[in-house]
Amino acid sequence: MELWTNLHAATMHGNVEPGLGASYGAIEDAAILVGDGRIAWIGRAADAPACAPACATVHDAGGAWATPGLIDCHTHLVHGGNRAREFEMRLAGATYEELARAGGGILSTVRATRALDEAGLVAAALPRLDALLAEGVTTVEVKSGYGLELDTECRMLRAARALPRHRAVSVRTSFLAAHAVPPGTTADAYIDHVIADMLPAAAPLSDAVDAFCDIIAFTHEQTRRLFKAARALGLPVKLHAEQLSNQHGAALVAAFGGLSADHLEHLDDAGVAAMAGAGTVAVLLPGATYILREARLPPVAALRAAGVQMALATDANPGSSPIYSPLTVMNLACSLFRLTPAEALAGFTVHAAAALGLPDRGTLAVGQRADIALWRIGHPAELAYAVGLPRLQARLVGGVPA
Ligand code: DI6
Ligand code: FE
Repeated sequence: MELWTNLHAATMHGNVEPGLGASYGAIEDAAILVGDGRIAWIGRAADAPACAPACATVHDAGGAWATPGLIDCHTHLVHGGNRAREFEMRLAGATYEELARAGGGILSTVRATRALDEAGLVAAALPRLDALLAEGVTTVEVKSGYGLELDTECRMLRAARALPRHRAVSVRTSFLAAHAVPPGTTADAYIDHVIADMLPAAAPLSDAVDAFCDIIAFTHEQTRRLFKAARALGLPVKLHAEQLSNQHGAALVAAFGGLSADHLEHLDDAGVAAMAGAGTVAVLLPGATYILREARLPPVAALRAAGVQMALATDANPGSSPIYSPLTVMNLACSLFRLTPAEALAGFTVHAAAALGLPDRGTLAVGQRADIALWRIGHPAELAYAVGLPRLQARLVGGVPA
């Protein structure tokens, strides 16, 4: 057993009152006992199990704050190339939608991704992953979606699942073949092919099925057909919903008991109610809102009032969110979307765990995985407050310093 002492804990446990948002679940002057990769005990240091230190190796955390290891529940970390040139074009006036329609955007990353083998995809992803780990991430979701044909989609998923062989991190994969319509076919024909051929073959490599339901991608009806096939294979669903327009995607994913609806700038009241009813998590991606300079913001006050769990994620991708800093995203969520710093931390911990369907992490509580971030800060609000300051002291993955 390992006993971590001289710390304070933001447990993120037992929070979220409808209308009140999240709280830190803070325990000051705390200790955490870890055994077999799990939290065996957590509480006030004064109440630590009487056997310590005899039964445990004691580690002095130096007055750090412990939080659950951060969970980035929506990323596109695995791909070839970058889109810095498009960034310049957008600044010169082109819109994301215009670039997409002109064969740029997602399709330009598809070309660069198809050109890499699995080792090349892993090598391209590792520096991006390292940036996340340097800010306390212990679980990351990675999507396919830059192959748009079976071989490359599967290669992306295999590359994502290879990452834990190179770094101490948990990975969850989402099959996102319905990300864009590949050239030379129609959306309907492509969805037929995804359902009949690609999904069954990629299912063993996928933890969930995702899609992009919007004006430049797939319709509500096409998405519904895909979701039906995913559920028939036992895979949970999630959706890029209401990003550029309102396609009632959030209500669709809720109707399928989906894990999360992500983006949500154009979410309406009916969508909020559907998500609240189904327990579907709202994944907010302020990095994309910021990079695309979207004027429209997700309806945070309505989500909060309805008690919908709000997760946050980097959406790390080469187009709409080339952002590899969860702490910066926490700041953007507070500054742009008016989340509280406690909600922002909940967004990268307890609510992100819910968005991935992983109840064994995201809080510091007995029985949870000992995935813990230790921070050199005086108060947990500092995490969302400052941008660019290195604050991570250590990352424990399954109780082991990584
Ligand atoms: N919405 C997004 O934010 C990413 N995919 C999507 O459907 C963007 C992906 C990209 O631009 O490469
Ligand atoms: Fe995305």
